[in-house]
Amino acid sequence: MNKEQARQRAEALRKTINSHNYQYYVLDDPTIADAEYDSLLRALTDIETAFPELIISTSPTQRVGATPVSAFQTVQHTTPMLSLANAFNEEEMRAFNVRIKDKLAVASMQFSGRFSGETKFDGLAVNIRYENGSLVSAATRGDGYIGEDVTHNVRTIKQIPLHLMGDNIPQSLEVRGEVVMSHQGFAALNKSQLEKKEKIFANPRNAAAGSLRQLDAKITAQRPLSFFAHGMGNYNGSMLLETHTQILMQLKKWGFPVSSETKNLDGLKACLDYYTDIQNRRSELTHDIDGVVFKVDSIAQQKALGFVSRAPRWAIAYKFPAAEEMTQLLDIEIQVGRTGALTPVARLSPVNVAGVTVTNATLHNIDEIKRKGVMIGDWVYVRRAGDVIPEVVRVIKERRGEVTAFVMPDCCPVCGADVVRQAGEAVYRCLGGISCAAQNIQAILHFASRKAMDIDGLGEKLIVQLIECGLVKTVADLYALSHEQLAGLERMGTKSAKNLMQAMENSKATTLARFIYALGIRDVGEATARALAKKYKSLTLIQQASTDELETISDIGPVVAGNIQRFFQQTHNLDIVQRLLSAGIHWEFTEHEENSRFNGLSFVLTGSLQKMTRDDAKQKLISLGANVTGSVSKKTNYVVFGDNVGSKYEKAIALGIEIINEERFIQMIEGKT
Ligand code: I6G
Repeated sequence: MNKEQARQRAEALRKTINSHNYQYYVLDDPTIADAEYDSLLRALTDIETAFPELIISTSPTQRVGATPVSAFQTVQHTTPMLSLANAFNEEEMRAFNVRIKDKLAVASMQFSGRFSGETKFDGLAVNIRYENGSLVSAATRGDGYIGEDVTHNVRTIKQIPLHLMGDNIPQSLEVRGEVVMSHQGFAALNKSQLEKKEKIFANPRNAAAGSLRQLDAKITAQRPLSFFAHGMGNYNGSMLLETHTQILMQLKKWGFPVSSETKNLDGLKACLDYYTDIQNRRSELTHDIDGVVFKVDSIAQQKALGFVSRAPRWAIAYKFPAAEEMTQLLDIEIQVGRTGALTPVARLSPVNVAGVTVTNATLHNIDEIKRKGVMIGDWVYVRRAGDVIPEVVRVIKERRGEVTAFVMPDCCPVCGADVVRQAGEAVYRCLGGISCAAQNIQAILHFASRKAMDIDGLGEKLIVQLIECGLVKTVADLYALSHEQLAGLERMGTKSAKNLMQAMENSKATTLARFIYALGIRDVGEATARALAKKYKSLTLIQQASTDELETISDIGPVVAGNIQRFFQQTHNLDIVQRLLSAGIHWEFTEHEENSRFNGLSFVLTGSLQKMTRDDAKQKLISLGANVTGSVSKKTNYVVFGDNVGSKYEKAIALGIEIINEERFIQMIEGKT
């Protein structure tokens, strides 16, 4: 075989293999025997071995990359991956329907009432990019604007075409959907993990996420991942796709699996019936779902409806109620938080709630315990919804046997200090301050957190280790740690120690606002810390401020002012602050911070910006002295808008507030206008 013959044969084999892949993995309907398929793949591998120059990245032989990556790169989505608004009951569905009708009427359109209904898979959202039909990149949703590059892993999922099938291949295309694991795949994976004495996954979603986020694609390739496409991001092609149904049909033609439960629905009643039908059959489905999604079918109407906040107005996820299970409450223990708040936590007989084994659930506070009538030994219903902490919903009084009442301790179970409940507060607090080990761990964790001193790599386990071996008592001891001390800790290598030392060094250059926030003064959150820094510009002046003066700041009332003053009256706090400053923590006021034309200006950001994330834009504005708020009012000076703006944009126009696009905004912050 000469090279040209080899090229033609390889091309033909790829087409055949791809179409068998589609039959097998997408349609679940293989038309050839496994041995026959293997021999086709072997024939292609032989040609590619003989003529390596003929290998192309979209060849079915190239699903697994050779070398693992060392870390995930971040990727900025060209079109943001938005989230969906939720409905939890019929009333909210009705309101969604009315909103659509009203909004379309404003645009002089009449809503046809046609929706597309789909199941909402519980998996990991990804965006897969194709150029001239070839898969070029794939990224996780991340925060909707920036995700992680998982191209090497997504390529191993056999349901996802490496090259689009069929005709009308667009110049560029982004396919959006969910990477999931079936119940069957999940059971098989956990069985094999158990045999290999490796990590068992709590539910199919965790298994799918853990499998996709592997640095070594060879591991992903062994995991039973599947994919369901539910829409498109950017599309640059010749075909005019006028409805969501047409989009899904076209995605199918290009080789993507789409939920087999997808249906056209006319009117609200059809949507509600669809929800009930799917809910009744939920346990029979091959994959976990947490609700159904309804989308206005007409793309023209979708465009007219636009977006509000970070979600399309034309779609909604109608969620199934949170899963509830029955179990026995074995004990009630107390957890002590950073500010000394005592939270009662129920220790439960392990129970599986919607795929996750629950052993603890929050009881919030003593009033909740009384209101629900919870006693130790009771049988209770436990609820879990998404990532929310499980909670005890109610007691099954009919099953009550021998029980004991819970009594709030009058001293802290961790440090023994007095516990008090201040008037008007639901919580009891330990008065131990940072001499209480529990509060101390949380205080150090808060000090190191991203929005405070941002010490990357200093997590709870390490803090506990540092405290237990006597290296750290307060946050002031952190900066006295040496490389040798860190490297000598269990599970800490030289490299991690070096990275942590560097992270601590980097954290020393900070801002006054971050530093105040990091100190963890009760009720002084990020915004209050910023307001203090802006007004006083000096730590000494804040320390000296009277409560009356402090109260002149708009979000500081007598309670917070008292907390600030008391904090700086305590000698051990002053000592910690002094040691931190002596260790080299510093901040600077630039000219524009003190004398900026942004000082006192109020900004609102809306829509998705292309050159920076909204959070970056917000931080920049704050560093320049501006206020950034979430809603438009008469006091707003500027509304910065990006793509897919929502009601804030409309409100700004209505109130006559100056609106500026991203380009002008960048010129402004760069001082060019
Ligand atoms: O997160 C999602 C899951 C399923 C979606 C979605 C979906 O359709 C079945 N559709 C859209 C438009 C968005 N998120 C933004």
